[in-house]
Amino acid sequence: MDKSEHLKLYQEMVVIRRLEERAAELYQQGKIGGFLHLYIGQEAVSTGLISARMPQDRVITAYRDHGVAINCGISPNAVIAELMGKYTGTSKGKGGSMHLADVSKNFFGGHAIVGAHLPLATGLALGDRYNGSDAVTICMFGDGATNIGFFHEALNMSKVWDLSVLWVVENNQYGMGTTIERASAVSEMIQKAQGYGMDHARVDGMDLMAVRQKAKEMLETIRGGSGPMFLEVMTYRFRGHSMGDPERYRKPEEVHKWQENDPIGIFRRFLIDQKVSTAEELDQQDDQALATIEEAIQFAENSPEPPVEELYADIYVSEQC
Ligand SMILES: Cc1ncc(C[n+]2csc(CCOP(=O)(O)OP(=O)(O)O)c2C)c(N)n1
Ligand SMILES: [Mg+2]
Repeated sequence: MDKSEHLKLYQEMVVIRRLEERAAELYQQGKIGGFLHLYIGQEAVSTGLISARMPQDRVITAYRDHGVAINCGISPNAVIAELMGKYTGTSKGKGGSMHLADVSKNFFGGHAIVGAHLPLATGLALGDRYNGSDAVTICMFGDGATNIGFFHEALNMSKVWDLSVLWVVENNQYGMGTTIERASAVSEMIQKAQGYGMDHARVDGMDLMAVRQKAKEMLETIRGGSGPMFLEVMTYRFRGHSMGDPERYRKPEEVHKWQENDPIGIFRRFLIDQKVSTAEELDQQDDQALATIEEAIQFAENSPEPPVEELYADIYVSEQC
């Protein structure tokens, strides 16, 4: 990567962090409705992963999707407008936090039902096989989703048909408030990939460069015709599961320990140590990210609500109804 590419990735991570911090405030002010799951602490996962994709590669994820949307090229304006239910949002203000999507950017959302998007990923990859495309589908999900039936059906079929899917589990060690040990029969998610005869790897999700490198290797192998692969990314969410989580299931000391391993701080030190950039230059990047988010909030505040006519648009209606 050249310097501008490094700075672009740094900028993306800081934009996500500022977006999430401001989203939490907007939620507390009652300007965002529904649920809000923040990606703070996990920024290096999607930033590293998605920076490794080719434009034709598809991305699909769960409800912790704001950062993934930014990495896929959706503008902060369209993300924040969507969070605030505005018509200029990426889903016309009708999807909200958990349903960000933009098919033109090969980002297929944003899914609220745990595990439900995994069979969709298998379907996307089957479609690409059928159409003779060399695209790989990158499917991201939480450790909790690996205990759901969809996970097993989707992985099994992808292997039976040797489809081009990179399954990526973001192992942040908790579901909604449950540790892995209390919910999963095995503690390492890669053990579940072994059950489907799938090649797999485990990587440090606080290290953007490590995630990117591993993802590049695996995407290349899959594109070469290997069939599906499985990547376990070790990470941690610094905030509660969603807004209003009292976090009785973990100790503040544990959170603080992980916060010392902040993925943005790690990448910042890497850029300075490698002499790619300087502290002053990165401070400017930080200021720029803050300005981008403040402008996006202004844009969203000034945007209209969806018109009433939109209520029935983009909705499936069966002929028989
Ligand atoms: C089928 C289903 N069951 C339960 C829920 C409620 N729920 C929402 S998030 C969540 C935990 C999922 O944890 P994980 O997959 O590890 O994702 P993380 O929140 O850690 O990113 C649960 C149980 C749901 N949305 N869908
Ligand atoms: Mg989890």
